[in-house]
Amino acid sequence: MTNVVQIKGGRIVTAVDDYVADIFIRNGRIEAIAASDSDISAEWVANSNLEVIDASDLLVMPGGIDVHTHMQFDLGDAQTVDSYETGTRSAAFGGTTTIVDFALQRKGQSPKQALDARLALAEPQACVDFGFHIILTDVNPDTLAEIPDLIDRDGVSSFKMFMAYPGVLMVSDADIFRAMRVAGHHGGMINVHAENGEVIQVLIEEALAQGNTSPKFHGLTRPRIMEAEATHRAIRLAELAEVPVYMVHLSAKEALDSVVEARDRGIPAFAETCPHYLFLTIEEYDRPGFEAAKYVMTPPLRESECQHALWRGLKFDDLQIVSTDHCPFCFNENPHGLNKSKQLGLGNFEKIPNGAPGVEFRLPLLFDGGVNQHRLTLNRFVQLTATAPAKMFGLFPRKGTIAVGSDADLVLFDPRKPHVLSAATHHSVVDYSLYEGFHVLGKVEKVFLRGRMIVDGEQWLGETGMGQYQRRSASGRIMA
Ligand code: DUC
Ligand code: ZN
Ligand code: ZN
Repeated sequence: MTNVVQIKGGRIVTAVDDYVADIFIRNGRIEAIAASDSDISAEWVANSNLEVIDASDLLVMPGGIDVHTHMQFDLGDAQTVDSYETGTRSAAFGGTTTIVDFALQRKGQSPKQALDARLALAEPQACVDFGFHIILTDVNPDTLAEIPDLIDRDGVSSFKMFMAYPGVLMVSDADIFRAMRVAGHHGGMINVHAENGEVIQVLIEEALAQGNTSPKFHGLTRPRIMEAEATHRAIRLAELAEVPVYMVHLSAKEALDSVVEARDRGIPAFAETCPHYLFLTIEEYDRPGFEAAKYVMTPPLRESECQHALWRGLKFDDLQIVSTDHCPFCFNENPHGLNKSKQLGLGNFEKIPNGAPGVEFRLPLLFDGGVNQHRLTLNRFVQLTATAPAKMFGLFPRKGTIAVGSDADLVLFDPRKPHVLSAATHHSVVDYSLYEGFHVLGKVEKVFLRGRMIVDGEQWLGETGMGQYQRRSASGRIMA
């Protein structure tokens, strides 16, 4: 007799469906979906070791897919504080069952070496399924020659490139164009960090020379129109290369305008935004003392008019995905050390590690601020958090939907349960939350990864290392 899980009587919501039925899971996959009183139920009960999970009054949605996280990631002198183990467990408690994290190619290193090193680190630790984008920093003929195999053999079909951080991560327009052509013509896609790094560097140096060293100046030296300028430039490069392009962590209204303009002309330009740009504004940088350092991420928080534009963009598909850019550094030096802490930038905002945590709160925040506030339909919520990420980055239909044959990655979500977001109860090891004290309605109750219940309320039932590496197919191709 085989083991079968029956998720009974839940309201199944995908990007397009909304109905009450039972889901039958065998060998980690969805084997059948049937009305609760159908004959098939009786047949399965008779022929299997059946575990029945009552999902009545709960939403049953595809496991979340967060395509922008940085676990155990070196950013200059700093390292993010979540390991693959703690970061992916935190993701699971937030209803995310797959992440796409980053492998950073260092100067002199090949992208494949960068990927292998990350795989060796992540594989024994991952608590949810995972893939990688590779960050390209050293574009030379050997790097370019590796890209087709990385896509076809290793399942890495997306590559991040930086237009910011000159002398560190920034690459030239010429290198972006070269990589776009090679990747794009082999089913890959370039993800762009779009800010004009050189101009921003002038502003940073001016601010520091005038003694303006506090975190507030992080925001003031990274203007919206310099994000817009780079967004436009990246899209034009992709247009010339005739390949799709994806803008990461889009924050500024003016950058969104560039994406909309290109999409209106039929250019395959895509973009994500992140919860912090939807729920927080530039006013956080007015917090007293060094407290504002908690909000130092790149791009910085923007004015409320950008928030309105972003919500509108999510509704009308100008923006396709919400991901977290989970890049956690502690506020305090202890107990994890100075190099995992915002305190590195005490006295000089340029040295504050850029990044903020959030992998656990994407679903409850977007559900509450989006669905409960009538900015998004429930189907659109699923599209933004699971289906579109899966389609954009080559994981669909294995992931990102509830269908016969798909992995049984499921979130059972109570839409009526209130709770308070807090660092005291989240599962990341980072010592603060951007959303401390936010009251939200809607809570992740149970999470299944390939048919195994890994989260049940506050209980962790999964295993370290159970997350599997996902070889992805083409990126940026299917978006309907
Ligand atoms: N970009 C990211 O995507 N994450 C952290 C820092 C950055 O600049
Ligand atoms: Zn970035
Ligand atoms: Zn990032």
